[in-house]
Amino acid sequence: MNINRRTVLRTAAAASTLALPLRQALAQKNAFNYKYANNLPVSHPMNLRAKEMADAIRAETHGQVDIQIFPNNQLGSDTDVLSQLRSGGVEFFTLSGLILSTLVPSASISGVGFAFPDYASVWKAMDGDLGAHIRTQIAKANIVAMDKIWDNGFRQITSSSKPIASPADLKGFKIRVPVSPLWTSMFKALEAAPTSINFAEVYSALQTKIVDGQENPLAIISTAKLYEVQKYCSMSNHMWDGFWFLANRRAWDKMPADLQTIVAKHINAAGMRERTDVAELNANLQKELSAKGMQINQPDPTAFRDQLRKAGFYAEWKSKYGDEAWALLERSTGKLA
Ligand code: X2X
Repeated sequence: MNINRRTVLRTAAAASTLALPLRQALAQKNAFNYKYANNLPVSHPMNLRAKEMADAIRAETHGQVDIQIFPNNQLGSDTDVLSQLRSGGVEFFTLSGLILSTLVPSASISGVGFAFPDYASVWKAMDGDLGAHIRTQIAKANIVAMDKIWDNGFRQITSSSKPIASPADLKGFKIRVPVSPLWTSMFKALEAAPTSINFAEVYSALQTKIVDGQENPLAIISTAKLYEVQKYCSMSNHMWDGFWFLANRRAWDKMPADLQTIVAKHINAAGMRERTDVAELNANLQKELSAKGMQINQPDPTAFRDQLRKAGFYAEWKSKYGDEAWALLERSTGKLA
């Protein structure tokens, strides 16, 4: 090696060791100081995984993207925060597809009653053609949806007054449902008396007996301490629910492509871990909730599904979503209507 070449190499090495810190120093710290809002307690896997996600994004972008998490409806109820997401007051938000359907009607199709028999069929649909179809509709509303939907889980009915063992027990039953036409329609078809209430007000609505019951996955019944104000839990598994990880379009487009790639990668990876955590919790929480005093029963879903069919629930929603979307759903669930 001659002296010239060695000098060149040494200079190059010095420059490359300088390059990274220099780039970091030049990169504007907190250039993208973004807010992420959600409706769940800090102890729910959604918030545990979101914290890891925000840390990983901050590290890999050298502080250029700094996502601050606002859990537990701190920035408002779901309906409020959806407006804030659209106006740009909030940059990121996780929202149930069913509530999002107030803006993007087809986004509730994943919540059709007794559609998915298990998680395998859920992820086949939501990571496949049905999920892609829904994300296209969300994009038309000028909102960005990340590829991987986060899990909420299969939902169970709780009550302060009685176990729900058969459809007859739901007759006139005062039940809180989230703000979504599909939820109201489904519990009306089951002849219950549903009231739309944002999650932010659910605990107090149950405590003050504005409603007798509600329905949510066990992970929420546990982390939101709904067992303190509910006595019975019926494992109805009546629908699956998930949270789309949404971004304000302008805030998203403001980030250069390389930052978008890093942010999307970490959000989707965190979502995959959250799915594992939630499925595990939902499978294992029955014992813990019984120990806390809840009485848990296992109703037969067949009678509920038959009642929905008899009431024309599936036919009505098939005509609302259209044959194409319905066919995408049935590809994973089997024939529904
Ligand atoms: O509002 C609910 O019940 C919740 C927390 O499950 C949703 O976000 C749909």
